[in-house]
Amino acid sequence: MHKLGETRSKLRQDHLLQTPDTFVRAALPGMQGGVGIVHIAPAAGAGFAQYTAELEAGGQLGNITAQRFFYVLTGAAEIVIDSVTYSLRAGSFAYLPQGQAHDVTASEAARLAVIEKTYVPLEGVESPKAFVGHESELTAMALGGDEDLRVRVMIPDAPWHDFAVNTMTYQPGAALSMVEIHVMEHGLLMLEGGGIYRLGDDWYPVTAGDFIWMAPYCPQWFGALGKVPAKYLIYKDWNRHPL
Ligand code: UGY
Ligand code: MN
Repeated sequence: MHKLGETRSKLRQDHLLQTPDTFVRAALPGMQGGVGIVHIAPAAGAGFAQYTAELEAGGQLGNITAQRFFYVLTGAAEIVIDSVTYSLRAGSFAYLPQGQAHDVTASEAARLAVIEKTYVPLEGVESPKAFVGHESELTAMALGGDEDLRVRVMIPDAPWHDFAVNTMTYQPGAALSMVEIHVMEHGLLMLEGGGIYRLGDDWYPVTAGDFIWMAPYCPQWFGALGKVPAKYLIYKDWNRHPL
């Protein structure tokens, strides 16, 4: 399809749909034995950066001064934080506060969903600390009482955190109960299944592998289609005053 100059990807003022046929791979500073697909960055108006890191066995993510969160999509990796080594597999995640030294090395070929954001401190509130976890340890909460729409919260909802990352799983036919319009922006990676995403005044068929950015106030709604659940990883800025 792309050979004829066609794609499902779309860039609008308040949203981006980026489908895998338009992904561009490039080396990122500090990364060794791997490449990054930068999905969204301040260059497009976002307040954070999100990319997929594709690492060969032995590849390294490198360090960064901003906060970092990553989720292992496929493969396996190790992270060393303060001389302690943690093994990571698909579904594992890690949060590193701003300035926290760490080493991430792929133990086999691995793909990581990486989110980075400059920290916004809150007066009188302590700084966040590093942690590592796995999605299977988290409770899948029903959103607004809908048993068919489950949310897993990977970053605790505490005032010292200025962003949230959740997974949301929709049974076939489940949908958001409303069109949301909110001040927070989103970075979203479709992990499984698919459906229809409303962004602004457009409705898009979306499927596993697609990335979406929603600017603040971008009207948004999703309904899952097909015979398997739809699941996505979603970032939002959180816990800070809008002024
Ligand atoms: O957390 C959220 O704002 C989420 N419900 N938004 C979304 O799924 N587009
Ligand atoms: Mn939302």
